Amino acid sequence: MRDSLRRRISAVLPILVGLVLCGCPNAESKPVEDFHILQVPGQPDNLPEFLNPETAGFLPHDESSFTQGLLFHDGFLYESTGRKGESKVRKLDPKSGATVAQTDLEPEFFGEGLAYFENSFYQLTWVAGVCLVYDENLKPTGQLMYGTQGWGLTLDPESKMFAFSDGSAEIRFLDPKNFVTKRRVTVTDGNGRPIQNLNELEWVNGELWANVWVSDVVARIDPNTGKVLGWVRFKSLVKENQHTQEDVLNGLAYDPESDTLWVTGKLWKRIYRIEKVKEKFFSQRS
Ligand SMILES: [Ca+2]
Repeated sequence: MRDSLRRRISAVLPILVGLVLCGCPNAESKPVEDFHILQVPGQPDNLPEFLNPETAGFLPHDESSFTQGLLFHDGFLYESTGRKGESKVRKLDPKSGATVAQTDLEPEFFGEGLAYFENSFYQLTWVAGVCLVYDENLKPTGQLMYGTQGWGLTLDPESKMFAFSDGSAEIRFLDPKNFVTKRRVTVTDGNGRPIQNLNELEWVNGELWANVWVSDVVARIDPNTGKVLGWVRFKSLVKENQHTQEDVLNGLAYDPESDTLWVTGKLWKRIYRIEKVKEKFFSQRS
């Protein structure tokens, strides 16, 4: 009987393991058409929607880069990538896409959001609760602890606080020097419902923009109230670039000086450039 039971367990165990693995958000599975794509959260909520904003061109993007954070600083793009053993932080030429500098993470870290403050870069890690700090040359200079999951990070240039996402509907505002939380907002749609899975962040002309994980949606958020002001949908870019549940839209970088936004995704072969951001997205606001 015991041998029989053992055989039954042996037969069932791989199925159970398979089910667990398939439930993992990083598991490769269905083609994109089968789950493509989450509805705009909370629709219909009567908020303005910008569908497929016009791109002005693109850069080549390393298709092995599991992009988790994108940032523009002082004439260059900076990218944080994820996956244990493959994570890195890189400096990219925004004209050619070429890698100018790169630092690999220790294999225990899974890189996430990336932001810049006062001569240092700050890179979140997914579940380690550790923020890795670098100098201007991407040389590691220290670590900060935050003790939760880390997803997205960007700097509010006015308050000099970091906006921080952890996959929930909450955005925390942190002191960049010690990661102490100063305030929190819950992000809600036009019907007052919380928006979960806020991921990569970017500060754009006074608004907080956030990729909503596994969707083609970027939420434009009022950083004071957490209310979504409108949606930007990259439906055609996602359709062109996303082939599995992994290679989702996830990369926003804004340069206020040139009024340019760069957009990419995990494992995408291009980083897209959108020009005249204020005219495109802000001129219709009353
Ligand atoms: Ca960003």
